[in-house]
This record gives sequence, C-alpha cells and structure tokens, in this order.
Amino acid sequence: MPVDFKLYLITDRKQIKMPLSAAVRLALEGGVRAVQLREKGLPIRELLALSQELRAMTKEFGAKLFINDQVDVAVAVEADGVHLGHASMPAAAVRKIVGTKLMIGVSTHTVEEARLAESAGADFVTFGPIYETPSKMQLGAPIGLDALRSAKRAVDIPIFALGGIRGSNIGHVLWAGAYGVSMISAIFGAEDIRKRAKNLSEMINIVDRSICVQCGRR
Ligand code: TZP
Repeated sequence: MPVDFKLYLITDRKQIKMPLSAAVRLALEGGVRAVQLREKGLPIRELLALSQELRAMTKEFGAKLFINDQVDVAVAVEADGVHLGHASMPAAAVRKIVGTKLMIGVSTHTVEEARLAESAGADFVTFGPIYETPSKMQLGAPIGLDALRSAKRAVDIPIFALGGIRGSNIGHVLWAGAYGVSMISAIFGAEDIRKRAKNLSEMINIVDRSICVQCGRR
C-alpha cells in the first residue's frame, strides 16, 4: 500500500473539548488523509468501538486509519495499518502476523531506530521530537533538523517529522528531508480544526511543489 499522505494526524482526546470523533471529522473535512488513533488507557471495548467509528469515517473521506500499538484492534476493524511505539510488539513480528495486509508505521527518535525500523519491514517512520512540544509526554530533548537530515540520508522509507510541528516550521522540516508531517496540537489545539487542517494541507502542497520543482525530489 502506498504512503499516499503527507499530513498524519495523531489523536489525543485530552487536547480537545469535543468528542474525539467530531474533532477527527473536522480534520478530515479540512483535508487530513491519515489518522492515527492513539488513545492510551481506554478500555478495550471502548477502543474497539471508537476504532470502528473512525474506520467508517475515514473511508468516507478516502483517508487512511492507523491504530496505535494494538495489532488485534487494527486487524479487527480492517484499519489500513498499525503504528508501533517503543513498547509495542517489534515491527518484524507484526509483519509476520499481518503480512502485507496492513501498513506498519514506527515511532523513532534516533537515526539508528529509523534504520532498524526500515530493516524490520516498516512502511514509514515518524521521527522526533524535532522541536519542543506542548503535548506533555516523556519524550526527551528535541532532536532537531540535523538529526532529521541524517535520518533522510540513512533510510529510504518515508519519514514523518513529529514533535512541535506547526505551520511556521513545516517548510523547514520538509526541506530537511521529511516526506510529510505528523502532528497533534497544531490541529487539535486550533480554535477552528477544519480551517487549521485546510491551511496546513495547503501549506504542505505548496512547499512540496517548490521542492519538486527546485530539486527534482520526490
Ligand atoms: N512522539 C514524539 S513527539 C509526539 C509524539 C507522540 C507528540 C507530538 O505532539 P505535537 O503536539 O504535534 O507536538
């Protein structure tokens, strides 16, 4: 399955003041074409119900759905893929379970992790935190654009920059070699989620076109 999206929304129900599915719908209406359901601590049946709802919704928009960590839920709802973190089952083992039926995304924080994810069969990686992030997580210090440039040289699979990504730095990360961007707060923290998603999608398209024209890349 092709990695045919550039804006990868990661969910966090704690950052919104409306039901999660309503916020995701607004983001999809604004142009998001890939969503990772990352809702830690939900009882399994609630997670399954939410995943089913988002599966139907993402299909309406021709968007991809990824389930964080839980391969069983991803298979059960016929998601497009699963997104694995450092505490998840390793990508190579997941590949044995899902074959080519599901895409595999892997969260990486160092160039070496990105390399390992690629050799384990990941379809793409997220890489970060590139910048300081307001999303309160134990993520360690920002790794910056130089690390992103090194990762781009080290792996062939698409890299999604993650951590503190917003309109003002999208150009920097795409020019540094990111294939796309991944974000929570830049979208979920917006007053108008639909409008923000639309602006960000347009910005990515503009930067991407200028990169294609100037270097013949991608
Ligand atoms: N992994 C690295 S940074 C991050 C995750 C899940 C959070 C990114 O959130 P934001 O709000 O887009 O900076």
